[in-house]
Formats: sequence, structure tokens, C-alpha cells
Amino acid sequence: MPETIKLQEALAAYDFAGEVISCERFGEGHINDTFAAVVKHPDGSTQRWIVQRINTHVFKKPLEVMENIIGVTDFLAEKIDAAGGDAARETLYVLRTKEGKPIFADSEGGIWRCYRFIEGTICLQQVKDPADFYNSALTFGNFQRQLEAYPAKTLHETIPDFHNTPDRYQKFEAAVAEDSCKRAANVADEISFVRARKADCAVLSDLLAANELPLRVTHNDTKLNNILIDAATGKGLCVIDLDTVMPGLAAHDYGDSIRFGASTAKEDETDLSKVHFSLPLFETYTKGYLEAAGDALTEKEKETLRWGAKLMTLECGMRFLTDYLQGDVYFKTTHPEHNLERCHTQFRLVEEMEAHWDEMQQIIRKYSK
Ligand code: ADP
Ligand code: GN1
Ligand code: MG
Repeated sequence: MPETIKLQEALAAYDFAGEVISCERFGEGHINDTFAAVVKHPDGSTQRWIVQRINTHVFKKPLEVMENIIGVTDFLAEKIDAAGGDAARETLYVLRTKEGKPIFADSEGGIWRCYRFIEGTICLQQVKDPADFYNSALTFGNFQRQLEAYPAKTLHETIPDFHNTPDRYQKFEAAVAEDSCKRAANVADEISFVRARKADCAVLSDLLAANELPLRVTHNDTKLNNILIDAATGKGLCVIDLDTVMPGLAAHDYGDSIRFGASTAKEDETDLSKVHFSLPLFETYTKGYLEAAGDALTEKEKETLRWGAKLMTLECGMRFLTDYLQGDVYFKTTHPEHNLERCHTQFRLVEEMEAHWDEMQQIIRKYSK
């Protein structure tokens, strides 16, 4: 990755129809460098833009990422217009550079893009009001439905094997074997936790390989802070962070939302006594998701949804642990143990899902009828 952030160069690449009067870091994403720029127009009005440096360590082909995003957002905008919605707020809009390009390359090779800032919205790092979680389920469920007819073959695989959990397991074992930062000895219990669940990792991928589960167009990163909620109505408004829209399993999208939102604490809570898998929140999301997307899902998909919840949580914990072992090279961290702390919350949630395994299925069945 480039050493310095060439923000001024990036800002100069766009015609914002006014003067940029401030530009600050924004949001709590773990991957890209996100800024909000305030532009003052000649008539005195102001407008915000999201200016983002794409993490090219993670997304090695940023032009392909943008091709996917433009394809998907154009497709969604048509559907939103047809339904009488407001496409300017309900889907992302990519501002082209002065040269008409979807990305800008700065003098150090940093790659940038720009989105219209969607105003009047809130973005949550944790569920406070279950109604927000329910509304996010409806929005992610609808997103899945809206993309049902999207030509999947035209999508680039922006991160190969992104939710290939057995492959994630192999990468975890490789990081343990390499132990490049000499951290493995500190995390023997965490390593055993993953190893005890090796066979679980293959449950969904085996069903996919056997054609028992369909490949769909999915978001693949459906955590609550990747959705903007309309501040005026409280309803889910816009699905954002479309970098990983790719063919995938419905259970992964459902499961990643559960992983993040059905927890009683933030993803990096250090006091584990506060971290619990909440069955009531699980029920809230399941109800909304199945109301929105349920009749588009096969019986087998519904029957195996709970595996999505467990495997997305196990996989994410394993990814945090792998990154910890490799010296924190993938996720943004603010302190040396940050990835390990995140790993602990994920494993706590996995354990509690295992303890509520049958109840999870009963809840899914209740809303599958
Ligand atoms: P990352 O991949 O790093 O998570 P995101 O694309 O999710 O990056 O953006 C990070 C954060 O920036 C989001 O969680 C959200 O708070 C905010 N954000 C991103 N796009 C917009 C937008 N168009 N309007 C308003 N806020 C946005
Ligand atoms: C990352 O980009 P962001 O912060 O929305 C990651 C997800 C993880 C998540 C854990 C491209 O999501 O896969 O589940 O962190 N995104 C990528 O919080 O790796
Ligand atoms: Mg994000």
C-alpha cells in the first residue's frame, strides 16, 4: 500500500461544482480509508461526498470492483425508479473523475473513488433498538431479491474464495505453521477452538458442491454498518459497501448479519461478560429476513440458514485470529491486541450459538411457513 494518503490529489481529481471546505475521516469500516468532504457551492449551499481510498491490498483489481458496483447500482436504480422510489438515496451513486473515470490513481498509486453522501441517515455499530435490526433484515432481504435477476456471470470475483470457509481454515493453519510474529504460543486455546470445528467449516461448501444449495448474487458483507437507515422513518434505506457483491450463498448474507447484529456487544468489546448471542435479536432478524426473502429461498436454504450464522461467525473469528498471527496486515486495528479481542467476541458467540442450536432451528422454522 502507498505510504502517504494523497487526499488533496484525490479531491482535485473531481469536479464537485464548488470549493471543498473540509474533508475528515469518516465511519468505522475495517478495510478502506473513508473521508467525508464538504463542498460549498457558489450559491452558499453545501453538499457532502464520500471520498474513499480503496484498499488495494485487499482488492487487487479495483477497476473490476468498480465495474461490479456500477453494474449493480445501475441495475438497482432502474428497479427503484420503477417502484417509485428515490434512487439518489436508495442506492450508491459513483461520481466520475474530471476525466470521466470511475477511479483516480494518485502519484503514489493509491486508488480512489467517490460516492454521493446519503444525507439524513444513521449508520449503527451495534443494535440498540430491535426495530432497526428488523428493518435492516427487510432491506438486506429485499436487496437479495432485487438482485435475483442480475446476470451473475458478469460479476467479477473481487476477492477469490471470500467465504470459502474450508479455504479460510487452510489459510489459518498456514498462519499458525508460519507463526511469523511468534504469537501462536499466546493463542493455543484459540487455535484449539478452531481446530475442534474443522469439520464444520465444510458443511455449506459441501452442499454447494453437491448442488444442494444454489449460488446467488449476494452482498457478502452484510453487517449492520453496511446499511444506512433513514433517520426520518427508521426504515432501512440503502445497502452500501458493495465491494464484495459476488455470487455466493444466501446463508452467508443472513449469517453475517446475525454475527454482527445479534450480539449484545460491539464486535471488539473487551469485557466478554457483556458479549452474548441474543436469541430475541436472532428472532427479530430471522423474521424480517424471511418475510422479505423467504419465498425466494429453497427449502434446503432455509433448513441450513443457521449454519450461515455459525459459520460466518466462526470464519470471521478465524480471520481475526489469522490476521493477529500474521501481524495485523489485513483489518484496520487501533492497538496490538485488537484482532485478538475481536476473535474472542466471535468465538464467544459461536459457543453460545452451539448452546442454542435447536432453538435457532425452531425459530427459523416458525418464520419459514
Ligand atoms: P469499508 O469497506 O472500509 O467498511 P464502507 O464503504 O463500508 O467502507 O464505508 C465506511 C463507512 O462510511 C460506512 O460504514 C458508513 O458509515 C460510511 N459511508 C460509506 N458510504 C456512504 C455514503 N454514500 N453516504 C453516507 N455514509 C457512507
Ligand atoms: C470487513 O469492510 P467492512 O469493515 O464492512 C470485512 C468483512 C468482515 C468485517 C468484520 C472486504 O468489513 O469481511 O466480516 O470487516 N470486509 C472485507 O467486521 O474483508
Ligand atoms: Mg463497510
